[in-house]
Amino acid sequence: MSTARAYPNIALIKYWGKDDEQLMLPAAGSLSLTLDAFATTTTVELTPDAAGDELHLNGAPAAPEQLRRVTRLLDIVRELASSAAPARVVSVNEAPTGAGLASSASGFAALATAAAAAYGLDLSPRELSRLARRGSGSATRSVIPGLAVWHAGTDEESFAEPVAGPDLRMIIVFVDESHKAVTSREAMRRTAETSPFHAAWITSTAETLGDALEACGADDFTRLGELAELNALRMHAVIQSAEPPIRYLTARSIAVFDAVAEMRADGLEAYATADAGPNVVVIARPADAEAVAARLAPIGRTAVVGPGAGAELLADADALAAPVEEAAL
Ligand code: 2P0
Repeated sequence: MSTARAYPNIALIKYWGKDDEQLMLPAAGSLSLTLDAFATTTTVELTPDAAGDELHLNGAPAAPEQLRRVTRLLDIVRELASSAAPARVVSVNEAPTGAGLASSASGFAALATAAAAAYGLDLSPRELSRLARRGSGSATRSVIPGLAVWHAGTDEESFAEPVAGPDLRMIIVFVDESHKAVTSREAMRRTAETSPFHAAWITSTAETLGDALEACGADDFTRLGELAELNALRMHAVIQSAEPPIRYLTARSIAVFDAVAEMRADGLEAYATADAGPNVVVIARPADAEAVAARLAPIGRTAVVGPGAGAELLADADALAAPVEEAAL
C-alpha cells in the first residue's frame, strides 16, 4: 500500500491538441507552474482477492467512467510490474469541486506515483511523468515541481522536466465555480477536427514555447508574462472557432483580463491566463501578488498561490493525516 500527493499546475504555454490519443502524445509542448495548494492525496492498495479495481473519490464511490480511466492507468502499471492484482484506490482532492483547477493533473500524477510504488516499480521522475501522461496530459507536468516543460515527441521523448525561470505567484480569480459544459478532452478533439485555425495554433504554440523558454533562461518576467497571455488568448480563440463553437470565458472572465490590462497601464505588472473554464489566473511577481489580488477582489474571490512540490510518496504518518487536512482556502 502506498500513498502519494501531487498538486495541480497552471500552464503558461498551453497544451491543447493531441497527436496520439492512445499514447496521449501532445501536438505541441507546453510550460507550466506546479502549484503549492489544492493537493490530491491518493492511496493505492493491492487487493489480490478482489474481483476488480475499486475507486473512492472524496469519500464516495466514483462514477464508472472515472473508475475506467483509473483502471486503464493501473493496467499499464500492472503490465510493467507483471502483476494481475486489482487495487483499491482512495483519493482526496483539496481543490474546490468544479473550480477548473485541473484535478485530473494532480489526480493522475498522484495515482501514477502511488500505483508505481504499490506495485513495486522503481521509476525515475521522467518515467513517472510519462506514466502520468497516460492518465491525463496535464498530469505529465504535475509530477515535476515548480516550472516544468512537457516535451512533444514520441512516447519516450514526451515527458516533463524542471525549468529554471523567474519566481512567480499566481492569483486565481474564481469567476464561476460551477461545472464546465464541455470537458477538455472532448473540446480538444472537436477543436482539432473542426477548427480551420487548428494547424496554425499548433505551429504558433511550438514557436511561443521556444520564446517562453528563452524568457525563462533570461529570468525575464515581463516577456514570459506577455507570451503567457498571448498564448492563452490564442487558445481561447481556436476553441471558439470549433464547430459547434465552445466558449469557456464569460463576461466576468473578460473583466479580469481588462482589469489586468488596466493594472499594467497603472504600472502594476501582471498578466492573465485561463484554462478550459471561466476562472482566470493572473501571473505576478512575488512582491506584487497581494496588491494584484486586492485589485481583483471586487470581481471575484481570489487565492494567491506559488510554486509547489512535484508528486511525492508520503510516509505512513503523513498519509494518515492527509485526508483530514483542511483545504487551503
Ligand atoms: C493545459 N488544459 O495546458 C491545458 C490548457 C486546459 C487548458 O491540459 O485529455 O485534462 O486528459 O489530456 O490534461 C486540460 O486537459 O486533458 C489541459 P487530457 P487535460 O493545462
